[in-house]
Amino acid sequence: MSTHSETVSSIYQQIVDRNPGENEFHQALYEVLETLSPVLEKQPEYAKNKIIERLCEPERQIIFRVPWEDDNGEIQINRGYRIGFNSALGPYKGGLRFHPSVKIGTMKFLAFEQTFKNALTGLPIGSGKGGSDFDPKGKSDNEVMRFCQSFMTALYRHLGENTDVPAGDIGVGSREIGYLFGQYKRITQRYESGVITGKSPQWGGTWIRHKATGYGAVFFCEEMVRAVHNEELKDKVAVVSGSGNVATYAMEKLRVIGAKVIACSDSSGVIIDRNGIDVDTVIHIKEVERARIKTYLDFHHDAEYIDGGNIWDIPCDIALPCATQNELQQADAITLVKNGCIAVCEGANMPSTPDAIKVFQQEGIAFGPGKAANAGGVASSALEMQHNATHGSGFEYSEERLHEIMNHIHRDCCDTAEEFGEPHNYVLGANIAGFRRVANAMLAFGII
Ligand code: NDP
Ligand code: 2IT
Repeated sequence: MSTHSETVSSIYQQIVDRNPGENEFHQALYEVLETLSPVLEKQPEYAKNKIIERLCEPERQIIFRVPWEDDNGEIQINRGYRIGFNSALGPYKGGLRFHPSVKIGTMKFLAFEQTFKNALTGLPIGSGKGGSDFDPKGKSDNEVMRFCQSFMTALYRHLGENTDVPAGDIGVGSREIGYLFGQYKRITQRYESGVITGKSPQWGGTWIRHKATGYGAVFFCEEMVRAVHNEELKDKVAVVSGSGNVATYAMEKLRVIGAKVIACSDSSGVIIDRNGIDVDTVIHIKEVERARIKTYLDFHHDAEYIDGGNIWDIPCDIALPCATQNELQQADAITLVKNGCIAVCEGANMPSTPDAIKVFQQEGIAFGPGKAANAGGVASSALEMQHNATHGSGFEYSEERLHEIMNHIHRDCCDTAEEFGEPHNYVLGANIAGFRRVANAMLAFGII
């Protein structure tokens, strides 16, 4: 073991001891730290200035009570979080997740990942994440509104267009963003559009924001498959896990470029449609009916539904995990390889477990890690912030701009992987390229 890998192991152990029980945070840390030794060797100023130790400690962590009244007049209590992880490159930036599984370790893993992702975009955004263990499923619009108002009443004092700028994530879409912004505006008496992103285009949003993560993941995947296999996505068979915001628009873009998406899912089961998943039906089910993906059968009688099924068992050329963390495990990776899959590109955050990633790397599968592949969403958020700062004048944000940003991120990861002697290792490339950008800014600021 080199001195630098010993340094990294000991830093990892110290952080684990300081943050007991936060398994997802430990996992995200491990995946990044295990790739950083070569850059510490090459640029000793990072170790000397304890950049890694500083970068792994969030700048601030806010935890708050969120009381609200349900439709039966019962008082409910949830817990809210907002982590400001790193502001070396700009205001804290990252989404809000409303899901019953949310814990402090979930928030920290997501905010930590966001640090590298946001740096990779090359745009002036720091990193953050927030959310609550509130479950929007089965709640009425009024309940969701009351919850959002209470959440924002506790959080607003910590936000600001130059301080901390939330957006959506699992369970937080345009409905929730509307309620959150409305309450912020009401309490502060400021129409501060740039305080939240993912807004509707009618009041300060950009039309492409809700499509950007999914589209961006497909643009990244397209470049990666060209670079690693010298192949095109056209005519490839794809499966996409999830059926939410990211999955839906990944499917839409795959269809447009001529790939055939035959399956998607939710946490209850898998839909297989050999004619190609009809994205408009998925949008209708998820955004209008707010129903389960099983309902797809009501619209497409030829489709098949597997209750509790595993989407990774379905043979495909391309797999896009777009649902949630740790949804693709080692056994799934082995199945995908056995079935001839050539590329896995992460639309979700940390959907593949470390042992699944090792399988992909050993078997020569092109693997795009989420912090690079799903950066299109936050990149378009940063452009929305710029748009808001101009008060809506003279700014045009197009799909071409998103495409350019994703190609640039892809190139950055490739070049960095090559520089460190590991061509096509996108995990190493993304981690080191993102790390260097944040680390260099931190060095410039002195000991803060
Ligand atoms: P949504 O809430 O819109 O959709 C989440 C989807 O994933 C739903 O279909 C949900 O199904 C499904 N899902 C959740 N858990 C599981 C599971 N265990 N197995 C199968 N399906 C599951 O969220 P998003 O699409 O916004 O987010 C998806 C992922 O993408 C997350 O990892 C998020 O952090 C990441 N991401 C999101 C960005 C954004 O801009 N929204 C940007 C970058 C990354 P069900 O309804 O049953 O829960
Ligand atoms: O994980 C993510 O990058 C997001 N949920 C989007 C964050 C944002 O601020 O747009």
